[in-house]
Formats: sequence, C-alpha cells, structure tokens
Amino acid sequence: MAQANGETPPVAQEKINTDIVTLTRFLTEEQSKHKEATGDFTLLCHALQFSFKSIAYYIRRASLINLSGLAGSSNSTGDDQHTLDVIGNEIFVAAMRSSGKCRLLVSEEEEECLVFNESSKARYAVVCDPIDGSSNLDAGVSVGTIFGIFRLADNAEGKQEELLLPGTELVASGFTMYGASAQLVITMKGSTVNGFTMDNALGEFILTHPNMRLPKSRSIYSTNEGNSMYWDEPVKEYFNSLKYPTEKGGKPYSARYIGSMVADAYRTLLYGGIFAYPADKKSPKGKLRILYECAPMAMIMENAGGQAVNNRMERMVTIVPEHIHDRSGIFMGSYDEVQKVIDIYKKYH
Ligand code: AHM
Ligand code: MG
Repeated sequence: MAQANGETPPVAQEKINTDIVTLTRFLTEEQSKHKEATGDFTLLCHALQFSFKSIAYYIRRASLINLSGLAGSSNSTGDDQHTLDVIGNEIFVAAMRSSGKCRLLVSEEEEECLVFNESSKARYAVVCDPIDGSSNLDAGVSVGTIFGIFRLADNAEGKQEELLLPGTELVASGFTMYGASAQLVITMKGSTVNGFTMDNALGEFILTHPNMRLPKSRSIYSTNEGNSMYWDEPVKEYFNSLKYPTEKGGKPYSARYIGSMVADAYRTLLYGGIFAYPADKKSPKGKLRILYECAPMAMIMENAGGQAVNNRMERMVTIVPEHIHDRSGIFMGSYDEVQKVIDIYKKYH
C-alpha cells in the first residue's frame, strides 16, 4: 500500500547494529585486561582466525573447484587423507609459520611436531586438527578445526617433548565448525566460553554467543553405538540406563550422532547432553587424540560449566599424552550427565 506521500514503504526494515563485537575487537579488549600482555597472543589469534576463514571458504567451494575425495595419502595415525585435509593443513601451517608467534606446531596431519626456527623467540605452541570429521566432507556434513594454544616455558628449547603437556597448561583452546555458517568457539584459561558467527559479507567473526553455559542436564546422548559390542561393562550399563530408564514414568534419551566431534560438541554446548567416544576392546586407548582433540574440547566443556573425563573417570584436562598423537577415551558434556557415567564407574571400581 502506498504511503501518504505516495511512496511504497519497504517490506521490512532490518534493525542495524552499529556497535558489533568482532573477534578482533574481542581479542583487543581481552588483551587490555592484561597489563603484562605484549600483543603476541592477539597476533597469533589473528593468524588463527585467517586460517579458519580460508578453510571455511574452500570447504564451501569444494564441490565446485574439484576439492572432493581422497588425496591418495594417509596421515600420521594411518587415516586416509582427503584433498581438503591436505589443503586445510597447509593453510594452517602457513598461517602459524608466518605469524612469527608460534614456535611449535602439532597437527593431526603431520607425523612430527613442526619447529619454526625462524620464530625461535616465539613463546607459543599450537596444537590442531585442521579438519576434524573429514570422512563427512564429501557429504556436505559439518566438519571443524580444533585448536589449543600453550605458552612455552621461558627456557624452552623448541623440542617436541616440551609439548607433552596436560590440558591444564592450555592458555586457550577452541574450535571452528564449518556448517550452515562458520561458528568459532574460543575460551581462555579460567575464563568464559564465547561463540562467534562468521558474517561472510563483512568477512568477520561476530560475537553471537557470549558466555556460553552448558545446560546442567539434558536427555541427549551422542556416541557411535556401532561400537557397543566392544564396550566394557560400565559403558554398556551406562548407555542402557539411558535407553531403558528404570524409574517409574522415566523416558529414554534421544540419540544424536553426527560423527564429527566438532559438530557433536557444538550441539552439546548449546543444547546439553553427553558426547562420548569411549576406549573399547577394539581401540583400548580410544580413538580421539589427547593433545589436539580431547584436551581443547575438555577445556571448553569445563569452562562452560560441564565435565570431561577419560575412561578411568580422570579429568581429561589432567591427562599427559605419552606422545603427540596419543589417544584417549572421552565422556564430555553437561555436568549432571557426565556425573552419571562417573557414578556407574564407581560401582565397578
Ligand atoms: P578424524 O580426526 O580422522 O576426522 O577422526 C575424528 C572423528 C571425530 O570427529 C568423530 O567424533 C569421530 O572421529 C567419529 O568416529 P567414528 O566414525 O568411529 O564414529
Ligand atoms: Mg580429528
């Protein structure tokens, strides 16, 4: 309908936010809280941010520019590498090398730790899985990048062994999920968990989920039940207790399993519930890697008010990996849901 002045009104008007918190602004504000900060950490995060944007871009265009399928190689732990695994890793390595702030880099795709001698004064070490869940890539299912940042000791010599650290030593960790949009979740030691959404038009991650808190409980479980014949008794009893509740009127849990830890973890952070990849008879050490998958995720879960434990019910962030690609079983998510696993284990041990 025409207005009194004869002009046609717009269909709807978007409310414009002119005071957006970008990741860059967030990091700058965080840095100003630490008088001793030199800006190195912030610069390292900017380099990380660029690698997430690049990986997101190539994943979106993969089918169009022939980046689908296997690369014909396998990685450090014997998994088949996808073309995008290789590209994601190269993007990540280049970003870390050129940042000048990263001395050591452990990547799932690299057998040995990379030592950047050109940055011998750099005080940070980064651990990452550049594209986690890559078996989902060609089906367009969400995958993600997981990362953790350690601060090296002042007398560090830049050796791989100096990175065999527990998650309690992480100064920051996070992940980016490449889904309908790219979602970046980051947390720093002893701090809150914050979520950012990539605005493709602005080319910036925008703070959309400040201070993420895990719901205390939620009846959702996320695990690869195809492995259940290999599980040990407490794990079997735990999952059966969710599916066959014994209390009167009790309802069974919902199952949700994407098969990309980043996507399953992101849903768990938002909705609550539990994600588990237990160690079992087939994989006695578990499947997921301690340094760059379990520990960073565990730090996020704890900082959001949840719990994360291994198969011995020890806090995941206290586990010291025996080598850089060492694995562990993991149970993580809502505080009360993880507590149920711990309680069942207590009966057995
Ligand atoms: P990847 O690092 O080789 O991609 O493997 C890790 C992935 C996780 O994202 C996911 O939770 C798990 O492996 C899925 O394994 P499965 O296919 O055995 O359920
Ligand atoms: Mg992985």
